Amino acid sequence: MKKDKTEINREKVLYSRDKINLPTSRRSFIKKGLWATLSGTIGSKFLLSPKIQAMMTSHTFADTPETKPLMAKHPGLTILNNRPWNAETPAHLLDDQITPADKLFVRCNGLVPKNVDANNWTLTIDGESVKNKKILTLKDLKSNFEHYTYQLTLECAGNGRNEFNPPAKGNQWTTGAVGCPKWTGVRLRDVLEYAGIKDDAVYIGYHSKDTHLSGDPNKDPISRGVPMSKALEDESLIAWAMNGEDLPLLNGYPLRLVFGGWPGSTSGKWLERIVIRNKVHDGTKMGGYSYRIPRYPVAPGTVVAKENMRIIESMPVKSLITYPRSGSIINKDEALIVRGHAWAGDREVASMHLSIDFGATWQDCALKSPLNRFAWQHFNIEITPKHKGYYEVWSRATDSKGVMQPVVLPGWNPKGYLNNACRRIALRVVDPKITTSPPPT
Ligand SMILES: Nc1nc2c(c(=O)[nH]1)N[C@H]1C(S)=C(S)[C@@H](COP(=O)(O)O)O[C@H]1N2
Ligand SMILES: [Mo]
Repeated sequence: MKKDKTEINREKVLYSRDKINLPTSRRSFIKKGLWATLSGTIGSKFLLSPKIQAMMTSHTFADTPETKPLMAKHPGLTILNNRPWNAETPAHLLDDQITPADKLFVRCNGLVPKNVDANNWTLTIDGESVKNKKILTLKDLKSNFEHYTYQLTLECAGNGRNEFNPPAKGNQWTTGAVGCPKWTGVRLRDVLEYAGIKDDAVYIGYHSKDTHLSGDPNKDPISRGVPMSKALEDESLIAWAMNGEDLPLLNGYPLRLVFGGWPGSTSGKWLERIVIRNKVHDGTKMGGYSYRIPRYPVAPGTVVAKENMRIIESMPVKSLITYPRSGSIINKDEALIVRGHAWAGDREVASMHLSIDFGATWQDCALKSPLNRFAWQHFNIEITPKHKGYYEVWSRATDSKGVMQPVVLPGWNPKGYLNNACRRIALRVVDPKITTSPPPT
């Protein structure tokens, strides 16, 4: 297929502006034809060789002796940082309806605890608003309380931060700081009620075993929480298992909180202590600009006073296209199934639409009900591109209150949270009947 210069330039401009993975040229398609055939399914071919994919998903620092064994348990993730450890999942690896443990993103604020001993692990329940302080072993938790399993969406509030302009400091997450495994544990509510909740309780906070980057044992890397109303929901868990197995060490082994639909930062990992508070929890990263957004919309780059910031609660409506992979080459006039997931914090996703003409028209997708509250929902739709050339597929979810994903980046905020703009992938559509020589480079 011939690609003229203007087309190539347009793609380059789009790429730098919009940061989506573009199809590579026909030339590399021909060179790497074998890889394309190897990975081709449902009429869709992908262009990158395993070697190039490996280059894209690993950095040299990923191979340090300290991180190698940890990273080996999460193959395919894109490593953003290893001190602290942060890695996201490429969209096409999130295709499973239930996210496998090794495909869940990893977000650490401090250093992963060493020598975790699950047999001697304890969880303390105390704080101003507890009636009776309790210390429970992992065994106590497992044998004295009813077990529940829910599929719960975990998304970092900073997912999508890489698109903010002016840029926001912090991990430059693209689309992969989200996942939806099944979690097993006990209800936080059952444990709080066992200890007794005083009438003045308003919030819970967590304390964990990970270490502050400074190494100072008196500092928490992070200590956040949720209001009592969220803490007491049926689906709010103290979990020890993901998809029926022990939690991976990087995801909080042996015990963590999980609050589906709320900023991932509320789901404390390596959980050692829960405090029932008579005021909004004031632990590390509860104040200032951490996990907080302006109370009113601000112009990009505005310096916002801390008192004008508020805590992020439920996450906004969002979707992710997981198949085909952005950059795929597909045939003209051939039906292609596009699929992915959509979620809406505390709400349900009511409808899901897709556009293949830059938002001019939208098609209604098939959308499944969630497995339970706070689980993501799957969508799919068949598209048949009628022309050869460059296509983008945009996905837009609408929640149960009629709130939609914005087409462009939503309100700028100092730390780059809550980017729930429509997801977009790029496709190259070719005419299989025409074979031309590659363009000159
Ligand atoms: N103890 C502890 N809990 C934590 C964190 C952390 O650094 N330490 N990171 C939080 C953040 S910001 C997110 S987004 C989620 C990520 O969970 P995951 O690493 O299992 O994907 O864990 C949260 N819980
Ligand atoms: Mo996060």
